Amino acid sequence: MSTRITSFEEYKTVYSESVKNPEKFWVSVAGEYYWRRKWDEVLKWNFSEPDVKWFTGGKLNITENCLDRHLESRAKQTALIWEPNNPDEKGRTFTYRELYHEVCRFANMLRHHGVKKGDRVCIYMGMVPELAIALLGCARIGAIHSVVFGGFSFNSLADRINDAECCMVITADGAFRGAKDIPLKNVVDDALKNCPSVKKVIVLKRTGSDVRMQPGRDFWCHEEINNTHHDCHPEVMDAEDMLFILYTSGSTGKPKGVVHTTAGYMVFADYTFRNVFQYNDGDIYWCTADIGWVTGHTYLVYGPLLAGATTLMFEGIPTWPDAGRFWKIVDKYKVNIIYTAPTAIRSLQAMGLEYVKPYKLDSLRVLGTVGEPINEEAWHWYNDNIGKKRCPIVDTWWQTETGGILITPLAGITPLKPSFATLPFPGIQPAIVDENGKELSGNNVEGRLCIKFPWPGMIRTTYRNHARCRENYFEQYKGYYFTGDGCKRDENGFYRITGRVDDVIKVSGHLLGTAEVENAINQHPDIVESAVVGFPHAIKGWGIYAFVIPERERSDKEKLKKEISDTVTKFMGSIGRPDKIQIVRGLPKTRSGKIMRRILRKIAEGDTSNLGDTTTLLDPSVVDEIKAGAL
Ligand code: 7RM
Repeated sequence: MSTRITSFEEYKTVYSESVKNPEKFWVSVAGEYYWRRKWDEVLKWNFSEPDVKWFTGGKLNITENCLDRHLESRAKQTALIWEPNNPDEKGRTFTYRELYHEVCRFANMLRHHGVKKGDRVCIYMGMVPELAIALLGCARIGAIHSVVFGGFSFNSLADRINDAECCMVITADGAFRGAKDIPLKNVVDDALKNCPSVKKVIVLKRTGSDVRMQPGRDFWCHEEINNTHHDCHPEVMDAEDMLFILYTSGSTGKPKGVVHTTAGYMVFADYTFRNVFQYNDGDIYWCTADIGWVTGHTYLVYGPLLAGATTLMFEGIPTWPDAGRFWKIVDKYKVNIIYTAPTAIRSLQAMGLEYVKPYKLDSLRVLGTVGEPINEEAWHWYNDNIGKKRCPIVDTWWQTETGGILITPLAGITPLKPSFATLPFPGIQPAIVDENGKELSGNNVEGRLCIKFPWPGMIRTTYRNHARCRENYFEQYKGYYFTGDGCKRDENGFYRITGRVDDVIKVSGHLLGTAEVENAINQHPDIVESAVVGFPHAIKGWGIYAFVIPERERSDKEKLKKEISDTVTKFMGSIGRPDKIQIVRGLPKTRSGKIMRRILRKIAEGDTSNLGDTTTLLDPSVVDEIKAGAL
């Protein structure tokens, strides 16, 4: 059993060995899985193509490692606990044996509907156990899952389905989230008007709301799964066969389909999970992320199940029925490890301690955060009031593209520093570069964060567009994977991630492309042009500020703003809804027609004293107008 790191000294040794001989290091980790065939070659790589392959020649199925492998020793152990949105509804639990059978039945249903190895299946659901089962069911038969977050609306969904040419959509009639009932199937119906590749839709009954079922295309999950067998022969996959696609926002309007492959992702998900959280047998582990995001993929489903852990899944939101819900769940299930987002912490902090006080929280041993930088105030609030100063906080930095955690403390093992993600995980070789791509050596430096050596969980390509992968991540700084993040290394070599340096913003921990929001705003028939930038937001981290140019002067400005907001919600989803909309007559453009976002960002931040060089502007007077009307 390749083990867990158990002391800071050991971390230092393991880290330095992992850098000296990465292949030997990752082989020592990969040895313990269930391989149908072991690999011929550990690593082949170049970052110029990029071409990265781990464990070539190896054959396996990830679900055999998540499920079958545990049946001997953990058949009766709880694998998955599900807490529904409504605290009065009964939860559900699945032992490893039960989960194994559910996954097999689901997989057989997919096969029965013609889904084959290599087919893409879109999953668009709320946080119900069947969502996790659907992922694993796809992986069981070698189908590539592409989960789309249930908060996205029809156009975002259609874009993602079309890009991956999915043959099937797995969805539900609706999803409960707090006081809301989200009509998922209706959104799917809207999306599918423009998705010719989709032949079948499997619909889970969850909310009981009225849906339209199209004969020959739409099938109720409970009817289809009824007579399926509870064992299912797993498809034997090559190490580098695709496991999933997950779309993430980029600087251009269209999201990128980040591709992860089987073996490397598996090894990385499991090994990071065990070490970062220091999971002990019997622990109850809760990742609050939605499976629609990469955190849910790696640290709610795959990582914990690979490790034989008990993973908790929550359907609802932190503030419903009240802001004590998280802590109520912690006490109810005696959660030992909780992994959540700074934005959730800040929103609960703002609600006041009376929502925390009724709960004991004495089961907690490790706290984690992910998704954005955690400010010191939130860090201390989490540490003092949730962890009661006895639980290490692991501030884990990573990305959809990295597959798993790259820079992080190991809980209780390596030192902490509030607002720092601290040290690289074994096998990870970060580099900070300046604008010209020169690596800044030594400590006390600040620049852009790159990674200079491959790790097993890294992105392999962007789906059906390898050039985009190269341009996005590997071309800007030759020989490096570029993260898009700014970063500092302090006097002790600890890393602090300072935030994005491109046109994407993290809104409540969700990555959003400003161009994506602009596209949605421009769907409003009266809007000629728009420009979206981020502004610092006390709870969300970043808020969305939209400057919009209407076709004609409208006296009912508030009504127009409301319409724009509704357009964005309907077209892309409420996560893109602007916090502020400023109606303007023009945008600051250079003579070549490029919007000077730098100026808009400053205005959105409320810092208009020094807008920098504006001499290249076509019409500098628009800036004064925008400044005067700033919100
Ligand atoms: C896991 C996830 C990736 C971006 C990344 C950063 C930001 C994530 C942290 C963080 C500071 C952290 N995937 N980010 N974790 N920034 N400290 N601990 O969030 O693809 O959705 O976003 O998130 O900017 O590049 S993601």
